[in-house]
Amino acid sequence: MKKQVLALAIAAVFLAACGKKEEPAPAPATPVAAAPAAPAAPAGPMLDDEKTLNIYNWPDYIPEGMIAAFEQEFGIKVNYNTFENNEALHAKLVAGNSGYDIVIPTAGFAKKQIDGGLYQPIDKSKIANYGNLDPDFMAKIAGVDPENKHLVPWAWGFTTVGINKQKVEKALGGMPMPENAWDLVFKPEYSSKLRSCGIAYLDSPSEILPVALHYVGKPAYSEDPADFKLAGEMLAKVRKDVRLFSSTMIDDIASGKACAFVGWSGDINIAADRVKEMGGKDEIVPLLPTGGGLVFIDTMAIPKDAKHVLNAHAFIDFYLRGSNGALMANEMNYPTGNKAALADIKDEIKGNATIFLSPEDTARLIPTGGFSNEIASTLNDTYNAFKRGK
Ligand code: SPD
Repeated sequence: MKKQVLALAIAAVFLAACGKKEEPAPAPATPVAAAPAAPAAPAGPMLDDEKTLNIYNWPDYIPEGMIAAFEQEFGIKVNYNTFENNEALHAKLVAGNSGYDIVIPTAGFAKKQIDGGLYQPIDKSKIANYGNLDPDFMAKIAGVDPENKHLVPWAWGFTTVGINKQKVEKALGGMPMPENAWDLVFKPEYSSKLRSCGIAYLDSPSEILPVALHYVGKPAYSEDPADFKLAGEMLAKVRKDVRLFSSTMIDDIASGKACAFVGWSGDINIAADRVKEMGGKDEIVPLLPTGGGLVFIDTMAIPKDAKHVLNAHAFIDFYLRGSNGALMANEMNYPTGNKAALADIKDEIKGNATIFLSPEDTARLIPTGGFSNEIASTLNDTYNAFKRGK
């Protein structure tokens, strides 16, 4: 907190100095009385007149109490809504006038939104805590957002296969676990056995096709329709074994609707914690990506037509405090790329190899990327045909 106050004070002094440099007082034509002393630099960040902030994020993706803490400190009322996948967010942004001031796209998906002018640049001079971000991590995001102009990291994780260990072992009936975890959900030899306890997939083309393409040996973000045909053929073979397409994966896992699932690392860990809290005996585990886990980096962005841009910057700065990055890791099981958070992250979280990956597992990750608008219809058609079982 002291650090934060210090950082804000330094920023305030810096901004005041910049202001003086940029707007020198013109020399008076006639002698005038001494000017009154300059008003003291404001204690906090600049805010919009209307004390409102509209945020659009994924479900189960913010520590409890974080919004209330921001509202109380800044006197801003936050309207917080959620979307289920990048496609839903994209449709909202493309339609325009979304009413949101901060949205949380996945970096790879945001590329076409940046290219399409849907976001405004971030004013880094208004974010005193920007320096908390790990430069190596920012360099990764710069691959889709050159110079990190529009995207500020929220959290990252990987899409992988998760299992209910006891149920899967039972359903496999002595058959050893595959070396490549994706076999459980993509290879009929395994999926046909897991059908009885239930297989769940995330419900979105941009979640399933990259891992399916990777599984059939093609680039996860291929732009070649022939690759989609191959992935579609592979998916068709396991369609009958997929019990549900889920937009509420944490609940679906925790309530036992599925024993093997394509899900997000942190959410699978949240479901595991929930089962333990409820006194359940089964172990829920995200499997380490031996056959490649798909990295995602979710980011904050300000839509071009946002009405509360100053409030949005104040929230981004607040979120980038080390203490808030630590809360995201400790409570939501997602690291954030905030190096100032590391000191406050619990040892059990730092020691969880599915949250902070070993160098070997990191090397196996499938890098972040995105599909172009040109391949969008092939992507959607392949997914919809699979889902319909056609
Ligand atoms: N609990 C919500 C987690 C959000 C994950 N976003 C994943 C995007 C992957 N494409």
